[in-house]
Amino acid sequence: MTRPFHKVLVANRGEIALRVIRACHEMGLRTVAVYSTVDEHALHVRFADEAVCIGSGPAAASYLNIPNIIAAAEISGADAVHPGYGFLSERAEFAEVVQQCGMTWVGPSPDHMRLMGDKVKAREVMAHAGVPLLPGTGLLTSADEAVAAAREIGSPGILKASAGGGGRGMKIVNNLGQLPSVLELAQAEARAAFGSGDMYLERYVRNPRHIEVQVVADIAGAVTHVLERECSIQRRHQKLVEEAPAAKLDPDLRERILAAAVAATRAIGYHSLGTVEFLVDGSAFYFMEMNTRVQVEHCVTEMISGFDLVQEQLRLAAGEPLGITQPQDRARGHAIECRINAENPVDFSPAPGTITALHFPGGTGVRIDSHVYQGCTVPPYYDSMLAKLVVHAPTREQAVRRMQRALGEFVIEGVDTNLPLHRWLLKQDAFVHGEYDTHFLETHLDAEAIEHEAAVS
Ligand code: MV4
Repeated sequence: MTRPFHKVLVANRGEIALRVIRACHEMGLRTVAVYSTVDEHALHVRFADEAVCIGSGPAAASYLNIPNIIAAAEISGADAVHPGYGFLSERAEFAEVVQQCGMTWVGPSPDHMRLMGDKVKAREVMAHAGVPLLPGTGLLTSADEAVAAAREIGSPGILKASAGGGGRGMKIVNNLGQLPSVLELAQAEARAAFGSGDMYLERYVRNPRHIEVQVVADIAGAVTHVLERECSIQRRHQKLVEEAPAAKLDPDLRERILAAAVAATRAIGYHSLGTVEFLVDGSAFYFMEMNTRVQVEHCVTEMISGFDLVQEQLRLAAGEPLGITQPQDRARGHAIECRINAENPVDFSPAPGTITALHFPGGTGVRIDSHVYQGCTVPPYYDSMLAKLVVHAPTREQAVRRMQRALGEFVIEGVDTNLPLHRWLLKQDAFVHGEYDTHFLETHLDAEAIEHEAAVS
């Protein structure tokens, strides 16, 4: 099959750069890595067919440097760009430059990226599509307006930056009196962080679960979901454990969530891979945001569906029709992913350094996506994720046992990691029984538990 592109520049580093390179090579596509000076010896540089240095260690000088990345693409003759996740993956203006330079953007249209990046507009289009939303406002234009709206919506409320997302730029408002001052502070912070102080208000849900739906859409308008994932185990808006399917979800509620995600995707005429995130509160669910990139946790969906989502993303970018059909009939078993980070196990601060000893778990139903090797250095400039440990088994109970077993085999020396946290978590009754929400770590985790785990393992 002839494709509109043959050589893909991977505008990323770490495990996701390897993930994309692997997908490309299996499809017969050539690959170009880009790297910063501190990543000279990184695996994505070695695994790609070619590699171009794009600047120094700080991300702003390299992995976020659009002119340098475009120059690397031109020099190497790349005719497509895959952004991975993070870095430039949700920057519509980057996608636009890629397209203006005559290359294929492996993602949705820049217009869809912009629309979903604007959370107020996203809420508007989802309301029109009949997707359930929390009671909330449009763009807030004054403190008086915010107070009047808050009266309607009820307390507590949550102020969110329209240009935020992923938990950034949010403030809980417990009483109306606080609202004007909190709004002013939130606007100033949002302006500094995102270049826009635009805010909106929503009713705050106290103990939500985070359930998201993988969607895929082709350019002819065919849309399907690829089941859901649960990502409620997170800390400071960083997901730590994800699973597919959701731990415990009423079958009828699950059908309604999957249908809402497909409706949302169809309503905006979306094309590519995407994720529709929902907050689940008991038997109610609400649209949160739509991510327009491949996500870290896509692997759990791959394990239960058998599909290669990155290959699908590349095929969709080439204008090919959906290759994924009837995911619900193909779904098998249960998958869990633990994100293994280089970080202080107690205060979660990043812990860069050199990995002096490394052993990956293996055996039946175990997948590791990782860019680290024994002797490699973990630079201080980027995300601290070292590896994703993913297990697959016929039932959730077996997947939990498999993850416990695999975590026990994992050895990383030279840098602190959150392995003790994962070992502790996988033994907690609430997790084992699938009874947890987004506040689980906040309320259950303490330094003593982790120190004990680190001492016994
Ligand atoms: C909320 C919420 C409660 N009520 N919105 C955080 C990430 C972003 N996608 C939305 N987030 C939240 N929005 C309302 N109206 C609670 C969260 C939230 C959360 C959501 C998903 C996963 C983890 C979370 C942790 C804290 C707060």
